[in-house]
Amino acid sequence: MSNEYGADQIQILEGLEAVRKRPGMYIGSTSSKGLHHLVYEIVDNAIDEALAGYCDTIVVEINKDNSITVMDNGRGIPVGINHKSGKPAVEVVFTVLHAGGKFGGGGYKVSGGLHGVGASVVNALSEWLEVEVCTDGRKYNQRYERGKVITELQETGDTDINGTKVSFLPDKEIFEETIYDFNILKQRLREMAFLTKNLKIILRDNREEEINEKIFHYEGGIKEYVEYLNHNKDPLYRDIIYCEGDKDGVYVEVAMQHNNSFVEGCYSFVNNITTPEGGTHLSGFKNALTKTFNDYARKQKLLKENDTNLSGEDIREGLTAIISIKLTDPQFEGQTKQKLGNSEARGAVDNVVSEQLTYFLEQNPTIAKMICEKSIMAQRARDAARKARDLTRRKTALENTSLPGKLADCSDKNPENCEIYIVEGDSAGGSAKTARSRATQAILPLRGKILNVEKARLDRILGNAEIRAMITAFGAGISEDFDVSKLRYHKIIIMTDADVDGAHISTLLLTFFYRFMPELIKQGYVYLAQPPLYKVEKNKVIRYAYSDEELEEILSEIGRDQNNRIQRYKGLGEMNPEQLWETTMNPDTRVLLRVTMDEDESSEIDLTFTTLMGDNVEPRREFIEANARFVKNLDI
Ligand code: TSJ
Repeated sequence: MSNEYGADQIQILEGLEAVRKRPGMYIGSTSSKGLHHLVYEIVDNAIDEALAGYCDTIVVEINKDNSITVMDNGRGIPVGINHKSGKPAVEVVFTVLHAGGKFGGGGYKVSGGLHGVGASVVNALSEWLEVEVCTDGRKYNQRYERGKVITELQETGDTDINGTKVSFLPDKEIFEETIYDFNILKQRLREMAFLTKNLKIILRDNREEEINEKIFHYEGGIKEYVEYLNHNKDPLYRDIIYCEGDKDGVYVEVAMQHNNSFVEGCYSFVNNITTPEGGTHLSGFKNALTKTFNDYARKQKLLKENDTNLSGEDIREGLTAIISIKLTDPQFEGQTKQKLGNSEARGAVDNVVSEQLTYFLEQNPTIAKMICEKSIMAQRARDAARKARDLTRRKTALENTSLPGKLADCSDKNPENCEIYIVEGDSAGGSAKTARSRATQAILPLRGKILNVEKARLDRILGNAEIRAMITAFGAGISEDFDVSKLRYHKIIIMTDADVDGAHISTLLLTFFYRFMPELIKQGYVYLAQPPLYKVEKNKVIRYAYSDEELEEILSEIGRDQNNRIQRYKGLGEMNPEQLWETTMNPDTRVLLRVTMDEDESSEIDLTFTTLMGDNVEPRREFIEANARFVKNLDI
């Protein structure tokens, strides 16, 4: 008996040692992303309790030392002895790999997250972790350090509440970054609250004097999510279309609403986890949507006998939708394991949506007609766009050497060495052409503001001269024709004035890349140049400041006196070519910001672009001031 027990113990230690040896295998990475993932793993367990119907509030706190506390008002993790191990169940949860959610409880087991791990992994990767369980009138406590039991489970007193509280400090030996970002947690916890209707999630930051708190509580669940995603757009109709049902062990929930834009925003989730690559549930949804609308349009004679069917894309133009399913044993496929493979999910979503959407359309003929008419318009525009695109395709095939006239190309033909500066305005473009290093730096000046691609259909976008110039200069095509191996430059550098207009032009360009060449951003080819804000000259020595703080630093360094000449640059045009080279373009001294995106955040990115590109001026200004969202510092 004691022998068996010892053997068990060894296995347990090996299990958690493995997590510390290869943390990436269990939480994806040890960067900031992995650090935040620890919180989601713990919160997922509390959400399971909510889904099982025993808890309605979860509190997440960031403490002064960057430790995290998560508590719920559920039943409390069981404290009774687990027969197999002879230990309290709660200890097993924290010390045995993959032990989470193995015992008891009804409802859907969704914990496990992307990497199928749980509380024991968080424990293994924490300097310390403490759990407090309140259940049946008693309070229990246990502490661990780096996954190892420090104190046995202790009964510490009486209580009249029920729940679980877990606090942990991520291990500095493991994580490259150990400071929590309130906004990152805020975004994911908001998403979790949208996906679990009626659950209240409170996020509290205790690190500053003034406590920062956000409460997420959505009675409408994903219906409110759709409302939120559409809040800066003009909805085509007021109601959110909602379908819900259970089929073959799959719980299906879909909410959707069209807006008058041309952008599709369908986001799918499985067990509360985002599936950016979709899968069977998403294809079931798309299939149901296409079939149901075509049937309806035929029946109502909105489509005549000789008309071709509406395509899925036509119907999804301007559609915001959330597809959320829950099932017991999700199988993920594909390279990044983010694509749902369960075939029963396709049928279940198709079935629930077809049936309930058909009913909705019959009950709401005005809305049904509006959507059909918008889809028919989309179909016509798509035909026109196809013709326009065939034209550009043929052109590039015939005369692929005919680069835009305004482009000053570089002489090196190896894309890895080459960069292209997209420059705001002809005059700055002129300076950049003079200043550049001709071998590797190409310059493409753009005149004024470029077209807002959020507000135009494809045919107009492709008719726009500035956009065509970029497409031909890059050489890699667009949309489904985009081929990154044909890209002529491995750095695409946006260079605009350091003012609000410049920021606006940058975001217009980023929006264009994001919608038509997302691989450019995903693969990290897009950069923002950082022109200086000030020139400080003292006794013929020139220094540049890239921010107000830097100006202050320089002034205190060289001493404030009347011989200092401070020039505030209002635009790139105020610099001569030498200055432009020295401050912004010289690869040895410049600073570039690389534009990045995280696919898990695409609904937020969409929202950001909409906010930015919409008519609503105030949120746009706020964004521009805080535009660091997609941009990471990179010293090159
Ligand atoms: F991650 C975790 F394990 F550390 C954790 C678990 C963290 C937090 C904040 C909460 C929880 C958690 C677990 N909350 N509620 C539960 N519930 C159970 O573990 C539980 C309770 C009762 C029964 C039962 O069958 O009676 C079954 C389970 C799984």
